[in-house]
Amino acid sequence: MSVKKSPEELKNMFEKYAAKEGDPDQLSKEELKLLIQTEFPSLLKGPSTLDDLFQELDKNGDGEVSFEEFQVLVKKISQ
Ligand SMILES: [Ca+2]
Ligand SMILES: [Ca+2]
Repeated sequence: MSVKKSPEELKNMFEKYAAKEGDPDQLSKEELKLLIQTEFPSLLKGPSTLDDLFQELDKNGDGEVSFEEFQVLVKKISQ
């Protein structure tokens, strides 16, 4: 799986989706779902579901994904 994005593009993408509802600096589960379904649908074709992915990304367990937590997804995408 290889989806190349520049750090700039990823930051813009995060901000675009994070601003949709609630905290504009955090991705809710719904926002993460939209982002992945729209930008990286191939991520959901593997064994991991959106729930798994969200839990993996939300390291501090506050129910939202910060830009810092989002970096885990970035690493996945760029592998
Ligand atoms: Ca948000
Ligand atoms: Ca979090």
